[in-house]
Amino acid sequence: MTEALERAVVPPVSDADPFAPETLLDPEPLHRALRETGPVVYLSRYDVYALARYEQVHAALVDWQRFESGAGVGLSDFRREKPWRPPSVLLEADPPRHDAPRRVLREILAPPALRRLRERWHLVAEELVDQVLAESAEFDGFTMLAEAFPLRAFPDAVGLGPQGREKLLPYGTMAFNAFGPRNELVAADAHRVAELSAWVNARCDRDALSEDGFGARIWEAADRGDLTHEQAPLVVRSLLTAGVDTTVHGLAACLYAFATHPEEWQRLCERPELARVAFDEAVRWQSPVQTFFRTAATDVAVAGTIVPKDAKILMFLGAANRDPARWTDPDRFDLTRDPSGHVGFGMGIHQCVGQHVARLEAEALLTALVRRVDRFELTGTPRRHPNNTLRSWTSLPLRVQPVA
Ligand code: OVM
Repeated sequence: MTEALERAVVPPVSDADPFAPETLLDPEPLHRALRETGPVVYLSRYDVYALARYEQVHAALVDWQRFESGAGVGLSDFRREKPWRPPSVLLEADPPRHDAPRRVLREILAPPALRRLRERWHLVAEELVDQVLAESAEFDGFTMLAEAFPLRAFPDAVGLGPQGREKLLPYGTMAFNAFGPRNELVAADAHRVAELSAWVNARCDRDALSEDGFGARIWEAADRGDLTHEQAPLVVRSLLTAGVDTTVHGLAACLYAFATHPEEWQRLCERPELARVAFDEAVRWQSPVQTFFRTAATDVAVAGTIVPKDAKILMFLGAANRDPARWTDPDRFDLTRDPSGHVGFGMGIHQCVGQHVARLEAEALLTALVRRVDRFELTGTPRRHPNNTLRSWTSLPLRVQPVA
Protein backbone atom coordinates (compact mmCIF):
# COMPACT_ATOMS: atom_id res chain seq x y z
CA MET A 1 0.00 0.00 0.00
CA THR A 2 1.33 3.46 -0.85
CA GLU A 3 1.88 5.95 1.92
CA ALA A 4 -0.80 8.19 0.48
CA LEU A 5 -3.41 5.44 0.51
CA GLU A 6 -2.49 4.42 4.04
CA ARG A 7 -2.98 8.00 5.21
CA ALA A 8 -6.27 8.08 3.41
CA VAL A 9 -7.80 5.09 5.19
CA VAL A 10 -6.46 5.42 8.73
CA PRO A 11 -8.26 8.13 10.72
CA PRO A 12 -6.45 10.17 13.35
CA VAL A 13 -6.67 8.72 16.86
CA SER A 14 -7.66 10.45 20.09
CA ASP A 15 -7.60 8.98 23.58
CA ALA A 16 -9.94 11.75 24.87
CA ASP A 17 -12.92 10.68 26.99
CA PRO A 18 -16.04 12.58 25.90
CA PHE A 19 -17.91 11.05 28.86
CA ALA A 20 -15.51 12.20 31.59
CA PRO A 21 -17.44 14.47 34.00
CA GLU A 22 -15.16 17.50 33.37
CA THR A 23 -15.70 17.13 29.63
CA LEU A 24 -19.46 16.71 29.96
CA LEU A 25 -19.57 19.90 32.04
CA ASP A 26 -17.49 21.85 29.51
CA PRO A 27 -17.53 20.03 26.16
CA GLU A 28 -16.50 22.85 23.82
CA PRO A 29 -12.69 22.38 24.08
CA LEU A 30 -13.04 18.72 23.05
CA HIS A 31 -15.48 19.65 20.27
CA ARG A 32 -13.01 22.15 18.86
CA ALA A 33 -10.13 19.66 19.05
CA LEU A 34 -12.15 16.90 17.35
CA ARG A 35 -13.35 19.21 14.56
CA GLU A 36 -9.79 20.34 13.94
CA THR A 37 -8.27 16.85 14.12
CA GLY A 38 -10.24 15.60 11.13
CA PRO A 39 -13.59 14.71 9.60
CA VAL A 40 -13.46 11.33 11.42
CA VAL A 41 -11.49 10.66 14.61
CA TYR A 42 -11.01 7.22 16.13
CA LEU A 43 -11.65 7.31 19.90
CA SER A 44 -9.34 4.60 21.21
CA ARG A 45 -10.88 4.38 24.70
CA TYR A 46 -14.22 3.26 23.39
CA ASP A 47 -13.31 1.80 19.98
CA VAL A 48 -15.71 4.20 18.24
CA TYR A 49 -15.48 6.71 15.38
CA ALA A 50 -16.29 10.32 16.20
CA LEU A 51 -17.87 12.86 13.85
CA ALA A 52 -17.74 16.46 15.07
CA ARG A 53 -17.94 18.54 11.87
CA TYR A 54 -21.31 19.71 10.64
CA GLU A 55 -20.87 18.25 7.16
CA GLN A 56 -20.18 14.70 8.36
CA VAL A 57 -22.69 14.75 11.23
CA HIS A 58 -25.43 15.94 8.88
CA ALA A 59 -24.48 13.38 6.23
CA ALA A 60 -24.50 10.51 8.75
CA LEU A 61 -27.84 11.60 10.21
CA VAL A 62 -29.58 11.55 6.84
CA ASP A 63 -27.92 8.29 5.68
CA TRP A 64 -30.02 5.90 7.77
CA GLN A 65 -29.29 2.97 5.42
CA ARG A 66 -25.59 2.98 6.27
CA PHE A 67 -25.72 4.57 9.72
CA GLU A 68 -28.21 2.34 11.48
CA SER A 69 -30.15 2.85 14.70
CA GLY A 70 -31.51 -0.66 15.26
CA ALA A 71 -28.44 -1.86 17.18
CA GLY A 72 -28.94 1.02 19.60
CA VAL A 73 -28.03 4.71 19.48
CA GLY A 74 -25.85 4.46 22.59
CA LEU A 75 -22.37 3.00 22.97
CA SER A 76 -23.61 -0.52 23.56
CA ASP A 77 -24.43 -2.76 20.58
CA PHE A 78 -27.75 -4.48 21.26
CA ARG A 79 -26.62 -7.46 19.17
CA ARG A 80 -23.82 -8.14 21.65
CA GLU A 81 -25.19 -6.78 24.94
CA LYS A 82 -28.70 -7.01 26.30
CA PRO A 83 -30.23 -3.51 26.37
CA TRP A 84 -31.24 -2.12 29.77
CA ARG A 85 -34.89 -1.98 28.65
CA PRO A 86 -36.80 -3.28 25.59
CA PRO A 87 -35.60 -1.06 22.73
CA SER A 88 -37.61 1.95 21.63
CA VAL A 89 -39.68 1.14 18.54
CA LEU A 90 -38.88 4.64 17.22
CA LEU A 91 -35.41 5.70 18.26
CA GLU A 92 -33.78 2.29 18.23
CA ALA A 93 -35.41 0.92 15.08
CA ASP A 94 -34.72 1.14 11.35
CA PRO A 95 -37.18 1.11 8.46
CA PRO A 96 -39.43 -0.68 7.84
CA ARG A 97 -40.13 -1.40 11.55
CA HIS A 98 -39.59 2.24 12.46
CA ASP A 99 -42.10 3.66 9.98
CA ALA A 100 -45.55 2.83 11.39
CA PRO A 101 -44.84 4.07 14.95
CA ARG A 102 -43.15 7.14 13.49
CA ARG A 103 -46.08 7.98 11.23
CA VAL A 104 -48.56 7.59 14.09
CA LEU A 105 -46.63 9.77 16.51
CA ARG A 106 -45.85 12.36 13.83
CA GLU A 107 -49.57 12.90 13.23
CA ILE A 108 -50.39 13.08 16.95
CA LEU A 109 -47.66 15.68 17.59
CA ALA A 110 -48.06 17.65 14.34
CA PRO A 111 -48.85 21.40 14.54
CA PRO A 112 -52.58 21.02 13.64
CA ALA A 113 -53.05 18.52 16.49
CA LEU A 114 -51.31 20.88 18.92
CA ARG A 115 -53.55 23.86 18.15
CA ARG A 116 -55.95 23.09 20.98
CA LEU A 117 -53.04 23.07 23.46
CA ARG A 118 -51.70 26.47 22.51
CA GLU A 119 -54.12 28.64 24.42
CA ARG A 120 -54.01 26.36 27.46
CA TRP A 121 -50.22 26.32 27.60
CA HIS A 122 -50.01 30.10 27.26
CA LEU A 123 -52.34 30.36 30.30
CA VAL A 124 -50.33 27.78 32.25
CA ALA A 125 -47.14 29.76 31.51
CA GLU A 126 -48.69 33.09 32.54
CA GLU A 127 -49.98 31.62 35.78
CA LEU A 128 -46.57 30.11 36.58
CA VAL A 129 -44.65 33.30 35.78
CA ASP A 130 -47.11 35.37 37.86
CA GLN A 131 -46.73 33.00 40.81
CA VAL A 132 -42.94 32.98 40.67
CA LEU A 133 -42.59 36.76 40.29
CA ALA A 134 -45.18 37.46 42.98
CA GLU A 135 -42.98 35.54 45.40
CA SER A 136 -39.69 37.30 44.64
CA ALA A 137 -37.66 38.94 41.88
CA GLU A 138 -34.83 36.53 42.77
CA PHE A 139 -35.31 32.82 42.21
CA ASP A 140 -33.78 29.73 40.70
CA GLY A 141 -34.77 29.90 37.04
CA PHE A 142 -33.90 26.25 36.55
CA THR A 143 -36.23 24.74 39.15
CA MET A 144 -38.91 27.44 39.21
CA LEU A 145 -39.32 27.89 35.44
CA ALA A 146 -37.33 25.46 33.27
CA GLU A 147 -38.39 22.42 35.31
CA ALA A 148 -41.73 23.65 36.57
CA PHE A 149 -43.28 24.68 33.24
CA PRO A 150 -42.87 21.42 31.27
CA LEU A 151 -44.02 19.48 34.34
CA ARG A 152 -47.22 21.54 34.47
CA ALA A 153 -47.88 21.30 30.75
CA PHE A 154 -46.60 18.08 29.22
CA PRO A 155 -47.71 15.20 31.52
CA ASP A 156 -51.31 16.47 31.39
CA ALA A 157 -51.13 16.60 27.60
CA VAL A 158 -49.94 12.98 27.52
CA GLY A 159 -52.83 12.07 29.84
CA LEU A 160 -50.60 10.85 32.66
CA GLY A 161 -52.23 10.25 36.03
CA PRO A 162 -51.20 12.38 39.04
CA GLN A 163 -49.35 9.72 41.04
CA GLY A 164 -45.55 9.49 40.89
CA ARG A 165 -44.90 12.34 38.48
CA GLU A 166 -41.74 13.23 40.40
CA LYS A 167 -40.24 10.11 38.80
CA LEU A 168 -40.43 11.52 35.27
CA LEU A 169 -37.26 13.60 35.35
CA PRO A 170 -35.14 10.95 37.12
CA TYR A 171 -36.32 8.35 34.59
CA GLY A 172 -35.37 10.56 31.65
CA THR A 173 -32.02 11.43 33.19
CA MET A 174 -31.33 7.72 33.65
CA ALA A 175 -32.34 6.91 30.06
CA PHE A 176 -30.05 9.61 28.67
CA ASN A 177 -27.15 8.45 30.84
CA ALA A 178 -27.72 4.92 29.54
CA PHE A 179 -26.63 5.92 26.01
CA GLY A 180 -23.10 6.45 27.32
CA PRO A 181 -20.51 4.05 28.73
CA ARG A 182 -21.16 2.29 32.02
CA ASN A 183 -19.38 4.99 33.99
CA GLU A 184 -20.02 6.46 37.43
CA LEU A 185 -23.07 8.35 36.15
CA VAL A 186 -24.75 5.09 35.14
CA ALA A 187 -23.67 3.46 38.41
CA ALA A 188 -25.26 6.32 40.36
CA ASP A 189 -28.64 5.60 38.71
CA ALA A 190 -28.43 1.79 39.10
CA HIS A 191 -30.33 1.56 42.39
CA ARG A 192 -33.42 3.18 40.79
CA VAL A 193 -33.60 1.37 37.43
CA ALA A 194 -36.17 -1.23 38.57
CA GLU A 195 -38.37 1.22 40.48
CA LEU A 196 -38.38 3.94 37.80
CA SER A 197 -38.85 1.49 34.91
CA ALA A 198 -41.74 -0.28 36.65
CA TRP A 199 -43.45 3.05 37.24
CA VAL A 200 -43.01 4.32 33.68
CA ASN A 201 -44.03 1.00 32.12
CA ALA A 202 -47.23 0.89 34.20
CA ARG A 203 -48.08 4.47 33.11
CA CYS A 204 -48.03 3.37 29.46
CA ASP A 205 -51.01 1.01 29.88
CA ARG A 206 -54.21 2.13 28.26
CA ASP A 207 -56.06 2.15 31.59
CA ALA A 208 -53.47 4.39 33.23
CA LEU A 209 -53.98 7.16 30.66
CA SER A 210 -56.77 9.73 30.48
CA GLU A 211 -59.03 9.65 27.43
CA ASP A 212 -58.04 13.01 25.99
CA GLY A 213 -54.24 12.94 25.78
CA PHE A 214 -51.45 11.93 23.37
CA GLY A 215 -51.33 8.54 25.12
CA ALA A 216 -54.98 7.73 24.35
CA ARG A 217 -54.45 8.82 20.75
CA ILE A 218 -51.60 6.31 20.43
CA TRP A 219 -53.81 3.47 21.71
CA GLU A 220 -56.61 4.53 19.32
CA ALA A 221 -54.13 4.30 16.45
CA ALA A 222 -53.42 0.71 17.53
CA ASP A 223 -57.18 -0.03 17.46
CA ARG A 224 -57.27 1.27 13.89
CA GLY A 225 -54.38 -1.05 13.00
CA ASP A 226 -51.94 1.80 12.31
CA LEU A 227 -49.50 0.15 14.72
CA THR A 228 -49.70 -2.98 16.87
CA HIS A 229 -51.03 -3.19 20.42
CA GLU A 230 -47.53 -4.33 21.43
CA GLN A 231 -46.00 -1.15 19.97
CA ALA A 232 -48.53 1.25 21.52
CA PRO A 233 -47.22 1.22 25.12
CA LEU A 234 -43.65 1.56 23.83
CA VAL A 235 -44.60 4.68 21.85
CA VAL A 236 -46.18 6.13 25.00
CA ARG A 237 -42.92 5.25 26.77
CA SER A 238 -41.01 7.23 24.12
CA LEU A 239 -43.06 10.32 24.99
CA LEU A 240 -42.36 9.88 28.69
CA THR A 241 -38.65 9.21 28.11
CA ALA A 242 -37.80 11.84 25.54
CA GLY A 243 -40.38 14.54 26.28
CA VAL A 244 -39.45 15.95 29.66
CA ASP A 245 -35.71 16.33 30.35
CA THR A 246 -35.10 17.54 26.81
CA THR A 247 -37.54 20.44 27.07
CA VAL A 248 -36.45 21.24 30.63
CA HIS A 249 -32.82 21.64 29.55
CA GLY A 250 -33.86 23.38 26.32
CA LEU A 251 -35.79 25.99 28.31
CA ALA A 252 -32.87 26.28 30.74
CA ALA A 253 -30.64 26.96 27.73
CA CYS A 254 -32.98 29.84 26.78
CA LEU A 255 -32.92 31.35 30.26
CA TYR A 256 -29.13 31.03 30.46
CA ALA A 257 -28.80 32.59 27.02
CA PHE A 258 -30.97 35.59 27.88
CA ALA A 259 -29.40 36.10 31.32
CA THR A 260 -25.99 36.32 29.65
CA HIS A 261 -27.15 38.28 26.54
CA PRO A 262 -29.45 41.09 27.77
CA GLU A 263 -29.38 42.78 24.34
CA GLU A 264 -30.91 39.64 22.83
CA TRP A 265 -33.67 39.70 25.48
CA GLN A 266 -34.32 43.30 24.48
CA ARG A 267 -34.63 42.21 20.88
CA LEU A 268 -37.12 39.49 21.82
CA CYS A 269 -39.16 41.99 23.89
CA GLU A 270 -39.36 44.23 20.83
CA ARG A 271 -40.30 41.31 18.57
CA PRO A 272 -41.97 38.53 20.64
CA GLU A 273 -42.81 36.68 17.44
CA LEU A 274 -39.12 35.66 17.48
CA ALA A 275 -39.77 33.33 20.46
CA ARG A 276 -39.59 30.17 18.39
CA VAL A 277 -36.46 31.25 16.53
CA ALA A 278 -34.95 32.17 19.90
CA PHE A 279 -35.65 28.66 21.15
CA ASP A 280 -34.05 27.07 18.08
CA GLU A 281 -31.04 29.34 18.43
CA ALA A 282 -30.73 28.29 22.10
CA VAL A 283 -30.99 24.64 21.02
CA ARG A 284 -28.26 25.24 18.43
CA TRP A 285 -26.06 27.14 20.89
CA GLN A 286 -26.36 24.71 23.82
CA SER A 287 -27.50 21.47 22.15
CA PRO A 288 -29.44 19.97 25.10
CA VAL A 289 -28.99 16.56 23.45
CA GLN A 290 -25.24 16.49 22.83
CA THR A 291 -24.61 13.14 21.17
CA PHE A 292 -26.11 10.04 19.66
CA PHE A 293 -24.44 6.95 18.19
CA ARG A 294 -25.13 5.03 15.02
CA THR A 295 -23.82 1.62 13.86
CA ALA A 296 -22.14 1.11 10.47
CA ALA A 297 -24.29 -1.24 8.37
CA THR A 298 -21.37 -1.87 5.97
CA ASP A 299 -17.85 -0.53 5.57
CA VAL A 300 -18.57 3.18 5.08
CA ALA A 301 -16.23 5.71 3.51
CA VAL A 302 -16.31 9.00 5.40
CA ALA A 303 -14.18 11.75 3.86
CA GLY A 304 -11.75 9.15 2.50
CA THR A 305 -11.40 7.00 5.63
CA ILE A 306 -13.16 3.69 6.13
CA VAL A 307 -15.43 3.16 9.10
CA PRO A 308 -15.71 -0.64 9.35
CA LYS A 309 -19.00 -2.54 9.36
CA ASP A 310 -20.50 -2.89 12.87
CA ALA A 311 -18.43 -0.01 14.26
CA LYS A 312 -20.20 2.49 16.48
CA ILE A 313 -20.14 6.10 15.28
CA LEU A 314 -20.49 8.90 17.83
CA MET A 315 -22.09 12.02 16.36
CA PHE A 316 -21.39 15.24 18.24
CA LEU A 317 -24.52 17.30 17.60
CA GLY A 318 -23.23 20.10 19.83
CA ALA A 319 -19.93 20.29 17.92
CA ALA A 320 -21.72 20.35 14.55
CA ASN A 321 -23.97 23.13 15.82
CA ARG A 322 -20.91 25.29 16.45
CA ASP A 323 -18.81 24.32 13.45
CA PRO A 324 -17.27 27.54 12.06
CA ALA A 325 -17.36 25.96 8.59
CA ARG A 326 -21.18 26.07 8.79
CA TRP A 327 -21.98 28.97 11.15
CA THR A 328 -20.78 32.55 11.28
CA ASP A 329 -19.51 33.42 14.76
CA PRO A 330 -20.82 30.04 16.01
CA ASP A 331 -20.23 30.61 19.72
CA ARG A 332 -22.49 33.67 19.74
CA PHE A 333 -26.14 33.36 20.80
CA ASP A 334 -27.68 35.61 18.17
CA LEU A 335 -31.38 36.16 17.40
CA THR A 336 -30.56 37.77 14.06
CA ARG A 337 -29.17 34.54 12.66
CA ASP A 338 -31.20 31.86 10.93
CA PRO A 339 -30.59 28.76 13.07
CA SER A 340 -32.49 26.44 10.73
CA GLY A 341 -30.41 23.47 9.69
CA HIS A 342 -29.03 23.01 13.20
CA VAL A 343 -28.82 19.35 14.23
CA GLY A 344 -29.91 19.86 17.84
CA PHE A 345 -33.10 17.93 17.02
CA GLY A 346 -31.18 15.58 14.76
CA MET A 347 -31.94 15.40 11.02
CA GLY A 348 -33.48 12.86 8.69
CA ILE A 349 -35.96 10.10 9.51
CA HIS A 350 -35.27 10.12 13.27
CA GLN A 351 -35.37 13.90 13.67
CA CYS A 352 -37.13 14.77 16.94
CA VAL A 353 -40.79 13.92 16.45
CA GLY A 354 -41.69 16.12 19.44
CA GLN A 355 -40.00 19.28 18.21
CA HIS A 356 -43.30 21.11 17.63
CA VAL A 357 -44.34 20.31 21.19
CA ALA A 358 -41.01 21.64 22.45
CA ARG A 359 -41.35 24.85 20.40
CA LEU A 360 -44.87 25.40 21.68
CA GLU A 361 -43.70 25.05 25.27
CA ALA A 362 -40.87 27.48 24.65
CA GLU A 363 -43.15 29.95 22.89
CA ALA A 364 -45.62 29.86 25.80
CA LEU A 365 -42.98 30.38 28.49
CA LEU A 366 -40.94 33.01 26.65
CA THR A 367 -44.06 34.98 25.67
CA ALA A 368 -45.27 35.01 29.29
CA LEU A 369 -41.84 36.22 30.40
CA VAL A 370 -41.66 38.94 27.73
CA ARG A 371 -44.82 40.47 29.21
CA ARG A 372 -43.37 40.69 32.70
CA VAL A 373 -39.57 40.86 32.54
CA ASP A 374 -37.40 43.70 31.22
CA ARG A 375 -34.12 42.09 32.09
CA PHE A 376 -32.60 38.92 33.55
CA GLU A 377 -29.34 38.76 35.41
CA LEU A 378 -27.41 35.96 37.05
CA THR A 379 -26.99 36.40 40.82
CA GLY A 380 -24.62 33.46 41.19
CA THR A 381 -22.83 30.77 39.25
CA PRO A 382 -25.15 28.65 37.11
CA ARG A 383 -24.63 24.98 37.96
CA ARG A 384 -24.53 22.19 35.44
CA HIS A 385 -24.87 18.52 36.18
CA PRO A 386 -23.02 15.93 34.09
CA ASN A 387 -25.10 13.52 32.01
CA ASN A 388 -23.76 11.11 29.36
CA THR A 389 -26.05 12.66 26.71
CA LEU A 390 -27.69 15.82 27.98
CA ARG A 391 -26.21 19.25 28.48
CA SER A 392 -28.00 19.62 31.77
CA TRP A 393 -28.40 22.05 34.62
CA THR A 394 -29.22 22.00 38.34
CA SER A 395 -29.35 25.70 39.10
CA LEU A 396 -29.70 29.07 37.34
CA PRO A 397 -29.85 31.75 40.04
CA LEU A 398 -31.64 34.73 38.52
CA ARG A 399 -32.79 38.22 39.39
CA VAL A 400 -35.38 39.80 37.11
CA GLN A 401 -36.19 43.42 36.54
CA PRO A 402 -39.99 43.39 36.21
CA VAL A 403 -41.75 45.33 33.47
CA ALA A 404 -42.77 48.68 35.00
C1 OVM B 1 -37.46 6.85 22.90
C2 OVM B 1 -36.54 8.02 22.87
C3 OVM B 1 -36.55 8.90 21.80
C4 OVM B 1 -35.68 9.97 21.75
C5 OVM B 1 -34.81 10.19 22.78
C6 OVM B 1 -34.83 9.32 23.83
C7 OVM B 1 -33.98 8.87 25.99
C8 OVM B 1 -35.68 8.24 23.89
O1 OVM B 1 -38.06 6.56 21.89
O2 OVM B 1 -37.58 6.21 23.96
O3 OVM B 1 -33.95 9.56 24.82
